[in-house]
Amino acid sequence: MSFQETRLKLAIQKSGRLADDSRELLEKCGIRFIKSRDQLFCTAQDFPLDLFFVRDDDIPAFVASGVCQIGIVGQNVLSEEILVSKNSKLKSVKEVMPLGFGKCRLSIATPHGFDYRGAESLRGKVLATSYSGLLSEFLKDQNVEAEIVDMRGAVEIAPRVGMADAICDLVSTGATLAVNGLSEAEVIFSSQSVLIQGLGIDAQRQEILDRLILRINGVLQAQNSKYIMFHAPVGALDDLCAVLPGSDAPTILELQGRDDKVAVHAVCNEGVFWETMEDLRHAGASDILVVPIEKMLE
Ligand code: PRT
Ligand code: ZN
Repeated sequence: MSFQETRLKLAIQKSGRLADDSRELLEKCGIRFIKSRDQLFCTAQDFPLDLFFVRDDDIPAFVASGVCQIGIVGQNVLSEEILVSKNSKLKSVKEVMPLGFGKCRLSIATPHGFDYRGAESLRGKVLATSYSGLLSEFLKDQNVEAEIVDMRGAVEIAPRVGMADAICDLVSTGATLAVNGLSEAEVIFSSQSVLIQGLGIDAQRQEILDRLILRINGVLQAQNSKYIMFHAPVGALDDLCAVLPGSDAPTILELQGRDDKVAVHAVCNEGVFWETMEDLRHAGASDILVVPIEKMLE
């Protein structure tokens, strides 16, 4: 009888905007795999995880069908697939946790001269989009009837070529809209990448997933946190601690041969900006050092 190790199967985007960030996240979780972009499948070396590289639109279906137990995909794709796909199993796919990358928004954008005064301005108009499901939902919520032209790509050219009065597309920097003479009129859906899970995961795989989630949480928390060190006059400690962002109990250390000053070390769970450092300096801190944290487990 041969022993077969239980492994968790994860679907990620093969190539595209989420591909590098998805791989990078796994690497930061200490999961190494053979780097090949051509393969559909690869096995992680030091963790019971197998990776499937697929198109992002197929990830929810991979997870719903049980080919993979988990996946990494944009919320926009998950929600759209659930709305438009005939595969009823998709409704059982759940978001496990947001991953913080691939942030974008699905927005209505209008050409110059279109006087947008809310969804009502779209009544009777023609809208081009690759997200007919999410757009229909939005229009239904707003009680507005409009015609939707479904396009697979290059949605932003539709108004210029006379195919549509306005568009509904993903936006991140807004540069594509600007280049095409369009203005963002209204955000209808905000999105980022998420870890998703299907129904019916067995106990052994759930255990592997729990370990993975713990590591991902550690990576995300470390990404958002900084270790900050500075010297502080003893009398200014209360003021300085009040300025430290997202830190509950800083460590206070003696400085050799000094009784007027101490060293303060703290983990800050919120952004430490130049303004924060200026505020600290203003409150009496000196020799301020801010360093990144690589890993963190609470
Ligand atoms: O081949 P495959 O099907 O896997 O990939 P794809 O071409 O369908 O998707 P891809 O790789 O372009 O995007 C994958 C996911 O990245 C999306 O589903 C979103 O969740 C996320 N994402 C984040 C974006 C953007 N930002 C984004 N800006 N996806 C697309 N865009 C496009 C947008 O459609 C528009 O054309 O970028 C342009 C706008 O960008 P800005 O910066 O000019 O505003
Ligand atoms: Zn796609």
